[in-house]
Amino acid sequence: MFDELRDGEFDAFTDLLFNALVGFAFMFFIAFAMINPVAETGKIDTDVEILITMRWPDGHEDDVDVYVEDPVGNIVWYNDRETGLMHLDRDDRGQFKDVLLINGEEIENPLNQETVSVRGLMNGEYVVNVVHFIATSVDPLPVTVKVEKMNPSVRVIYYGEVELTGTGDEVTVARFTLQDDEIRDVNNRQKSLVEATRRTGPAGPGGDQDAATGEVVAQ
Ligand SMILES: [Ca+2]
Ligand SMILES: [Ca+2]
Repeated sequence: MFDELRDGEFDAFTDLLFNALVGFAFMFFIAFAMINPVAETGKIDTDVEILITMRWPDGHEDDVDVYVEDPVGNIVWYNDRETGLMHLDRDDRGQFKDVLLINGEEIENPLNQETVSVRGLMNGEYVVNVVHFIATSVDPLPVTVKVEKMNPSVRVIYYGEVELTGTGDEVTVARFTLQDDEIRDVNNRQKSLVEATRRTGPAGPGGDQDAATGEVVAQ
């Protein structure tokens, strides 16, 4: 009987040991499963397919605008910030209204940047323009533009700097043609998107817009 008891205790001990081992293996599996996604660097989980980032020098007071046309003629710009599958984050107007609220204090945000995200791809040509909306000095203004295709991994389609030379100056920075997953014919043949928006604009046919500001004029 004593031996039976001892055997029983021994069984209970091995059960405990086995359970602990299973527990450890399970925790190890969970830990490994949690670590694994982090280990896959270089991939970005996002539904943005193309990201266009335009920047000009921090703290500069000039107002620059980005315009992007998609293959079917939609044009995203500050007066039409959501069109087709494209979205403009905001109209950065240089230093105007560029303040951050930190602990109740207004701090000037030096960043000058506009970003367009494209959330679905279409075959055909995309056009990226920058426009010098307000120049505050006679000096040329360097503007940097980066166009990236995001999935399945980040590919830079275009990265470069252009100079804008005064109010109203418009430059086609990059044009590229998307054919399925291929990027073709990256060039900068000039094409005015300002003209196209003032012609059709969000007001539609017959709608008038102020030629200088692009604002829709009430009829
Ligand atoms: Ca702007
Ligand atoms: Ca700004």
